[in-house]
Order: sequence, then C-alpha cells, then structure tokens
Amino acid sequence: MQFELQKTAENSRARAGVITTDHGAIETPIFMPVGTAGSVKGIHTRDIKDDINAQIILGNTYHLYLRPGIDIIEKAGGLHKFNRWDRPILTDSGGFQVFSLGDIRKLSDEGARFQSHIDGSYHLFTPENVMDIQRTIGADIIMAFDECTPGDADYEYAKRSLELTQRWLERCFKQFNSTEPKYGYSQTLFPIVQGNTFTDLRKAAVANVKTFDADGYAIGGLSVGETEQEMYEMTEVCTADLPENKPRYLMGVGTPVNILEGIHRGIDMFDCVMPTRNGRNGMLFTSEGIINIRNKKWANDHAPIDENGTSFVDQYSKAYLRHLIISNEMLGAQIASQHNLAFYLWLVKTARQKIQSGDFVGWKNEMVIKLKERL
Ligand code: PRF
Repeated sequence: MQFELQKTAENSRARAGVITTDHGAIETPIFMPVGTAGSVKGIHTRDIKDDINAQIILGNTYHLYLRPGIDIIEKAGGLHKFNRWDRPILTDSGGFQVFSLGDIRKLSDEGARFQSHIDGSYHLFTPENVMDIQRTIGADIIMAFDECTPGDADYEYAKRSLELTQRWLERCFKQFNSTEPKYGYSQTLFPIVQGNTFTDLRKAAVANVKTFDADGYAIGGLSVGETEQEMYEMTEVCTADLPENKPRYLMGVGTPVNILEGIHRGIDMFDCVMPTRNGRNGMLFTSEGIINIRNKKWANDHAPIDENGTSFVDQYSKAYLRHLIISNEMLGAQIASQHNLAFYLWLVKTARQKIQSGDFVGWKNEMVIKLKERL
C-alpha cells in the first residue's frame, strides 16, 4: 500500500491524498461505509460503487468469524469474492466489538475471552489469531487488536489498558510479519493509538506506534462517551505527532460535523454506522441540515428528499419516504441509508476539492453551521 500526500490546506491540517492498494485507489479524505457482516446493510455493492461512489468498505472480524465462520469465507476465496465487492476492504479487529459485549467478555494478557452474542458459545481472540482471521477474510487493511476504554475511564485504567494494547501490538506485528497474504494481493496492518482523553498517554501511544513502520495509523478510543471538545483535542494531540506522509484513520467517527472537524485536524479516513443506522430510523443528513422524516410536517411534502443530492434515491419525495419508514417498509430503510451514504461521500469529496482549491476552512465553517440545522 502506498500513500501520496498531494496537498495540505492553509490555516488547517486538512490534507488531500491518494492511497493505492491492489484493489484500486482511495482518494482521501474518505468515508468508509460499514459492512459489519459483509454487507452494507440494505445496499447492493453495485449501488455502493456506482451510485454512492464509495472507494473502500469495512468488515468486522468479530461478526464474520462468528457467522458465517472463517472457513466459509476462505472457501469462497475471501470476502471480496463472497460479497462481490472488488474495491478495497478494511476489517476492524474485533477489539472494539468484543469490548462492547460488557459482562460476557474477560481480558487478560493472552487476549479476550468472550461469549458469542448469537448462541452464547465461548471464544478466545488473541493478537495472533485475530491477525490470521483478518488475513483469511482477505482485508486489504488489517487493524491491530486493541482495547478501547470507555470515555469515562480513569487515568490508572487508561494507562494499564494502553500498556496492554502496546504489548498486543508487538504480537500483532510479529504474527502479521511472519505470515503471508492468502489470495495473491498485498495486505497491510494499521496500529491503533489508544490513551483515552489523557494527553500524556496519547503522546506516549503515538510515539509507540511510530516505532512500527506501518503504512497508516489509526486513532481509537474516541467517540465513546467523552465530550466532543475532548475528542477534538485528543485528535489534535495525535495528528500533531503522527507521520505526515502516512494516512490517519479516526475510528468510528461520526456525524457530518465531526468528520469536517476531523479533516480540519488532519484525519484522512473515517467510518461510522451513523448514516445507515440513523437512516433506518428516519434521520436524513443533507447539506441544508438534518431531517427527521417521521415528522408529520413531511406527510404531504412531495418535493425530492434532497434537491442537491447525488444519489438517484434523492428523487423520491419526502412524503413517499415518510410513508415507507412509518409503515416499516424495507425500501424505506434502503432509500434512507443510500441517501445518507451518498451524502457522506459527497461531503468528503467536496472537502477534498476545497482542500485542493485552497478554500477548505471557509467552506468548512459555513457547512458546520448548516449541518447542525434541524429542518
Ligand atoms: N478500536 C477498534 N475499533 C474501533 C474503535 C477502537 O477504539 C472505535 C472507537 N471509536 C471504533 N471502532 N479496534
């Protein structure tokens, strides 16, 4: 994998670049739709590619390992073959998903023991087997196995947890470097910076990940209950010290405003379930603000969902989409998800154009005001 940094904005850390993988190029800044179980919920890969214009999607180690199981994905020839997506895939390591399980998991130096949320069966994730599983899924970008602490963790816990994540990182690289890709294209491993909301821990974490010569670096442990201000501050602390010439990925973030503020602070890659999850619930993100399509006020509004939208679904009327969502029709969830993803991809593409044309900050500040409006 390669990264070419093309332009850095003025009065901002915002950057435009290109990541090149064996499954094609990714123009940054980029948003990556989440395909937890191998599908971006409700959307055909044809539309993810040709309508939404996504350049890379996510998969989850935890979910794919439990169901359908890694043997089945291997038999298919990897996830790209299984779900018919021929562009890059990034897989999360399970570090975050396992920790969301709460009571039904237990951590030790060895790894994380957990119970399946599907059938209660017992499993163990270790840095080693999580590398092997992601190799077998066939991700282009593999994530390190980490512990994500909750936003309100105290200093002692955050410090001990970071030390565990660092010991695990060492083992991740050792395993990754002693194994080969399975399907003929190259794979790369991104470390994850933890350290909660503590500046000294974040700085130590960045210094530690930099000792590994990775193709890119992720920032985890944010957007997990801390304030937005803290999230922005910690993002800045990390991007100040991360290598300029490598992509930075802010994991699990966020709202359209969070994404613009992240780009401003030097982030190149984002993922979040928000456009699909909130879409299924009737929340639409547009360049004029947020629409709750369930609201009675749209019942007789026969204008398009989004006049300026880039997706074909934007031509359906608000009244029709409201009817579908209220009636729990599958198509309603699909239209709303597709609209939101197309909007997120439009947002990062426009940010990239503004960085290149030299007026990112002015545009970002205007957008942030509009994006917060409730229509
Ligand atoms: N670690 C991993 N995945 C993640 C996170 C993390 O900290 C987050 C935090 N926002 C989202 N996804 N492995």
